[in-house]
Amino acid sequence: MKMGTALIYDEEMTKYKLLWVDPACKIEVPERLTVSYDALIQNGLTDRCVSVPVREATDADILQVHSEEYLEAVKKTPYMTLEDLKEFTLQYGDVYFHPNIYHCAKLAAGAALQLVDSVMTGKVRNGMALVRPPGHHSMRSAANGFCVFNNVAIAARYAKQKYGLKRVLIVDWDVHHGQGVQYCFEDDPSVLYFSWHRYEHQKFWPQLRESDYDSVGKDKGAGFNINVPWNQVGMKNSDYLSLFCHVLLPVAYEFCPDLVLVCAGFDSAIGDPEGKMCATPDIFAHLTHLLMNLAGGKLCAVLEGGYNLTSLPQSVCQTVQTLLGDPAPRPANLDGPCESALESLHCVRSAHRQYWSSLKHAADLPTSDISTKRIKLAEEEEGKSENGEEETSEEVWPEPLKRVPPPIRTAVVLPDGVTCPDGCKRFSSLEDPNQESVNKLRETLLKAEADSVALATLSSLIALVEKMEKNEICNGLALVADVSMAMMRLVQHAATAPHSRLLVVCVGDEVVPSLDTDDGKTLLVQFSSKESDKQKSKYHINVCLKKGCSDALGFTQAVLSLLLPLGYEYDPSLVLLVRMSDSGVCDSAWQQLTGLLLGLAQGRTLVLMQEAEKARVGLTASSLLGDAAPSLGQLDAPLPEDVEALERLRHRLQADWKLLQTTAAPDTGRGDAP
Ligand code: Q9C
Ligand code: ZN
Repeated sequence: MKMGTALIYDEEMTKYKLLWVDPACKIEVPERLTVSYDALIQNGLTDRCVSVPVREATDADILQVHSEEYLEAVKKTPYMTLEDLKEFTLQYGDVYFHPNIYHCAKLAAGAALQLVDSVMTGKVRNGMALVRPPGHHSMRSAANGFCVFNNVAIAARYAKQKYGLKRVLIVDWDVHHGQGVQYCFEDDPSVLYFSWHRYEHQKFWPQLRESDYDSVGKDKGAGFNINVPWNQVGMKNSDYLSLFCHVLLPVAYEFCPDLVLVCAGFDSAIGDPEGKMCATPDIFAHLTHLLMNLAGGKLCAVLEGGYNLTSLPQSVCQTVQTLLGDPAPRPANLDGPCESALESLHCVRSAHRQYWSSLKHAADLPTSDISTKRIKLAEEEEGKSENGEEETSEEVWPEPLKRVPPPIRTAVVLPDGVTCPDGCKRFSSLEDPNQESVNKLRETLLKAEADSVALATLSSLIALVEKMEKNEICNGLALVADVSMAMMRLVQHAATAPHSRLLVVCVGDEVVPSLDTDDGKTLLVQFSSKESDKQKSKYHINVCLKKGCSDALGFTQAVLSLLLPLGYEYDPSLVLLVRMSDSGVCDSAWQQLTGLLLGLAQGRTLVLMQEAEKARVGLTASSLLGDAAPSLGQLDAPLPEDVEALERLRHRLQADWKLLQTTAAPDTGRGDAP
């Protein structure tokens, strides 16, 4: 299955620049593109992508979003004198014109359209377009914020029209609010727009009232515009991931898009002079990964902002390498969201709970709107000296490590007679008899095992895990006679390794033998339909769903808003995914789970399944190989009891796991209930 990744770039788009002095615009330089493209070359990524040529967007394409008057006005700019250009520029905010910018703007929009075509025709699975000028601030009849035409908005209209798409998701992770995109689709329920942005209670550019969390969309489009205002600078990886797990992903899975477009601005990364945030470039590997199983993997990322010429290329490389399917690095220092991010999260969830079943049990707004917003604004206004720029110390961060994928992606341990799926390597410890440690373990751990077939399987599993730890094999899949026993043995084995942290995810009702997890070397999360009587510890969590795992949306929501945050905060070195014979999970939900878990532990996941489930080997292997999971389809809301039970469990666990928090400090909303 696994199709390629398109990369769209044309040097022509570096051929315009600011021709006069304007402090607001001096950061938007041609080097933004050249350093990004050079970094892709340096990391060997351009060679691995399918290079797709740009084209000029046509008048008809542009007129899908912009007015005729505006297009005609921009068309005249190539013939203007410097003085005329300056004057023309003056009618707009924070943007500049140049004799060649109209040409580049047509190429930038056309690049987005070429990307949509490449993905929608199946030439590639996903892709990225490196473009200038950016697009998300430009409006129907106005240039704004370095943007001339709204590349992504044009692409969304085009995709809907040309390919008959019913639903398009736009994720805007640029640090500015793409107000142009919001205005374009605000009353349109077929385009879901999500944007987070530096806001500081409306003090940050473009200082719009309508960038706040309570602009949720209009008329039929109510609920389809999601704004996350960042009211402080310095947001970190935890803050971004928290928003994905508790707002964007639950809503996106419920929305079920046919295509995902990303306004991929990297001014939300550390070191950016505009954003002043502290998320590291590797976070974009995770943001990308988390979106890659929506819409059957159809994802188009289009460059927006990003002005630090070190963090921009690093972030671009993280994004493209993830689109190519390489496992993401282990995310650093996820110490939980900050108070201000929690307040934003709280407000957004509450503003949207009437529109999305996954947010139905979100807590009420924190006390009153006035106390949280306007009063704070006034206080800060008082406390601060108004004379401009605070001293800025240069941010430093380590260069992301090279991501070297293991030579073997997926190894399988299968009984004789079960064929090895395409693209996988059949694995047996017998082929590798010199493994001293395995032999030792055989003696110590396995001597009790009478059955020689079971013994061979177990020693293969242990050998496989060791190869995963040594980065020789990325992930694996095994069919075993007794999943519980195999799981126990692997947990015991992991406990002997010094730095091992094992996340065990069990799917199904089978009773899990109680494991000694108190040392924190193992985190066990079980999804089942059976309420468990025993009091579980911080490291042994039972997620009980009425319909078990058979309610695909309910189950997936539990994965997104419970398992993922737990997994990210725990930061395992290995994931063991155990599918019990009575799991009841449907294929697409199972593949979603498998795909999403690959974001943890550098993709080191070992899947254990019962022998009788050999019919599931092919699709599980496909997920481990990095194919996108099929989408769940548009489903009915999960059982209200399940959503509520999940919310209660999350609430109970949030004292121990900060990434499970969804409200700012005193939680008195109705999510607090029973
Ligand atoms: N210091 C994009 O990132 N300047 N545009 C704000 C406040 C406008 C950003 C000045 C920034 C526009 C695509
Ligand atoms: Zn920006």
